[in-house]
Amino acid sequence: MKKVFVNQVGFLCNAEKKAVLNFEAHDFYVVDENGKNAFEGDVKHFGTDEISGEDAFVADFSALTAKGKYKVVAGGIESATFEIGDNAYDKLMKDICKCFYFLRCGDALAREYAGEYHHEPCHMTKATVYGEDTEPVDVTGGWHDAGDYGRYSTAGAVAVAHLLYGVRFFKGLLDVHYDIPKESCDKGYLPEILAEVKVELDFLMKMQRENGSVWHKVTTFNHADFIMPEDDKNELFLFAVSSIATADIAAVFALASTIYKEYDAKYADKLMERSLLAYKWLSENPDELLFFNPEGSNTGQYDEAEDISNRFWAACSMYEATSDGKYYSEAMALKERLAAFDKKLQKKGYQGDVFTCLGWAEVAGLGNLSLILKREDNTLCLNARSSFLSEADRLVLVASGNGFGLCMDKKDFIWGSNMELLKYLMVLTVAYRLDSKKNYRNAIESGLDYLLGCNSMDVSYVTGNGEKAYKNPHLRPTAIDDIEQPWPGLVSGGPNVGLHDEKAQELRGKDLPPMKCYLDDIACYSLNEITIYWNSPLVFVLAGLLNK
Ligand code: G3I
Ligand code: 9MR
Ligand code: ZN
Repeated sequence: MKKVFVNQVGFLCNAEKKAVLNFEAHDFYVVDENGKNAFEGDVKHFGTDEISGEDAFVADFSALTAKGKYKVVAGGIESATFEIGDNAYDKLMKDICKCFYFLRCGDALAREYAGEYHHEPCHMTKATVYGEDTEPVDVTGGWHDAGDYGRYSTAGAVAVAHLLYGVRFFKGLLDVHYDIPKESCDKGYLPEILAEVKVELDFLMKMQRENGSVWHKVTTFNHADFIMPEDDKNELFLFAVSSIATADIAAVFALASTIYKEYDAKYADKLMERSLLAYKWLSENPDELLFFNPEGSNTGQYDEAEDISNRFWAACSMYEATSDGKYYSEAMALKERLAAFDKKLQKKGYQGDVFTCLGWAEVAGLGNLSLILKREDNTLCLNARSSFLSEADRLVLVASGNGFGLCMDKKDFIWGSNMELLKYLMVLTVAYRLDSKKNYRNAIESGLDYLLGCNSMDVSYVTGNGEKAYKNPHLRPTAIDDIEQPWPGLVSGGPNVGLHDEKAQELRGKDLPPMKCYLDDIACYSLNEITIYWNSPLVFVLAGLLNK
């Protein structure tokens, strides 16, 4: 089918602006709300690329900078409507931030703030420590991870980190206002984003044992059926502690203490105390303690191949927060160990740089963000900056290889491919802050265009944002709440060549290019789920893009 793909939300006035056509045309028009031609130009042939399989034609209308609502028209085919304007992303930013409120656990979601998505308090019972004969523990609170109702320490720490590094790099994030309960903002004293993050931090504190180690997750033994959270009454279990969770928590608490100290010194001290406690446990337990589900349990495993990147992140974050040289030396030693691990990855064909990884598993890039914030001229800080800049250069090169200007390779279309993209956009965002090269900015904007509709599925991967936004996330409340639309601001996992769930397997054998391995279907948890850490990097990227 002939299509004109475009970012369905819109563009900042001075951004690079492109639509992609999957058919041949000579010229194109940009038409305003009154049907008047606001711009016309020539279509350029790009050719076929591996990721989309489309023979792509590009319509560049960057020169159109006037505020308004428009469509691109070529060969009689119209794109979705989009906006040009410096406020074009305001609603999107509020929605993606408020998503965390909608995922709150423990608390009821009040009608006043959640509207028709309100629900009763959930997961209020104490959790049994799995395999131990000890007292059950109160770990209420935090955010549900995703479409399931699990709460996982590493996933939570990484989502919080994206948001808090976002605040450290781009202060404008503190001025994003959206409606969440005032009491959680300490009656307005805390900016919304910090009030929301505190909900998760408070929960993560409960996940720490007295000896400093951190339980990997709290979930029921198996995933709940499709029921509302308050109806999920099965026994909650705290599964084993892991060194990966403990290190992530040490890192994120130290980071948080640097931010909350401006608002609440006592809370910041408590965070630092807990971070030190976790770090002490790590020092006394130098062997990796990885995590695997017990036999028969199917909730998220969040298994990792090593704990070196986590320990590196913890050391860097502690160094940034305390300036204590002991952490610097430890980070140095861990860096060597991680470099050796990276060599193994490269041998397996991995092309990225482990020192820029910002995901739920490989987190050395988060450590480097702390070092970049530290702005010193020592080896570690210089290496951090050069890793981000050279990875950004690699991404710009990748982006030149397809008609969408997308910095993704075919190997990136795995489970949660939209996060693979968003992590890259975070790298480019940081690189752009270090060195404001136009091609970094263009790659960020093209990546955002892809996420918001300029892709060969012709879909915006953020609910409620874009004329053709996807509507059927794998999200338990949405599956059963009888409300037509899911709440807005949820980033979908996106295309995944692995087609890991039963419904997705219907696409098997169709020989689809990576970008088309997607279905907007509620059953497709491997293509269309949502999670806190798929939203959080978009908050970071948008905060960078809107940074004045
Ligand atoms: O690291 C390998 C890479 O080397 C390889 O080239 C590539 C291609 O197969 O796979 C990479 O591993 C992937 C791994 O994530 C790390 O990114 C696996 O294929 C992929 O299946 C795995 O997916 C994870 C999925 O859980 C299954 O474990 C997702 O990233 C992760 O977001 C998702 O998390 C779930 C939680 O378990 C439960 N809650 C919902 C959440 C979102 O779906
Ligand atoms: O709904 C679950 C989703 O959140 C997870 O990402 C996914 C992988 O852990 O599992 C989903 O639950 C499915 C379960 O694993 C198997 N039976 C069907 C469940 C939902 O459709
Ligand atoms: Zn809950």
